[in-house]
Amino acid sequence: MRIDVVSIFPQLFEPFFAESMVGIARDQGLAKLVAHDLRQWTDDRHRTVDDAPYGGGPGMVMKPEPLVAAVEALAGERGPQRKARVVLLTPQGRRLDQTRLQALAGEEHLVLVCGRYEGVDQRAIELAVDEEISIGDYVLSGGEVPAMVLIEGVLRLLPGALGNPESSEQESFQQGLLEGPQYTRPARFRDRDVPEVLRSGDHRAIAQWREERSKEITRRRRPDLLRHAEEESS
Ligand code: JAH
Repeated sequence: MRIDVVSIFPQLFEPFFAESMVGIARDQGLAKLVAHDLRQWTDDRHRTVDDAPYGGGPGMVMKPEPLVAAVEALAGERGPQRKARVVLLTPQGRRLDQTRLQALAGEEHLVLVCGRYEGVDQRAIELAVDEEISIGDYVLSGGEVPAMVLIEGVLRLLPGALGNPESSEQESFQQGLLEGPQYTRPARFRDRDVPEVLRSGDHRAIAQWREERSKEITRRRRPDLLRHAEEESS
């Protein structure tokens, strides 16, 4: 898979691309990752990427020309012949979830456009963007961190990536539920013991205990997830 990112802060992506699971995926050749400076596609002396909003109001809007030029250089024109999927990270987008990540992980080429300022000129969205995605209902200063969230979520789904185990019965069951509590050594820490069942060696009992804890924490904290999980398994 290839992922191009368009941003006015492309340097933000360099350490993210180089380290941890993303860096390993890149080193393994699972993904080619490139962050591009939007200002490359400006032609004025000041490399302007924003301008005042028509109709007045606070803040600035991203100009359409550099954005459309960048996307068309990386992905070609919008339409059926385009091979890449162009995603704008924006609070106006559809909410990212694991199902959407799975679909994106099946793409050959993603172009991720990071908005900044108060928003993006609507004509640039209509002309160049295939899909708008939000990572959640909170205010950020731009789409860069959401793009990193999307990249990490997609890369770990690629076959051979770290954190992509063969789906065991255990994991396929846990799909869509929260994980219960986890423990490692020591067996006793500050007078608190690891639950006896986890040290019992009784694998059936352990699996049952984990299933119960998983359902319990999901019911208490995310009952919305439990409803989805029930629909999946019925
Ligand atoms: C903020 C452009 N869903 C999180 C999210 C995504 C993008 C932005 N904010 C929040 C954003 C300013 C300008 C995009």
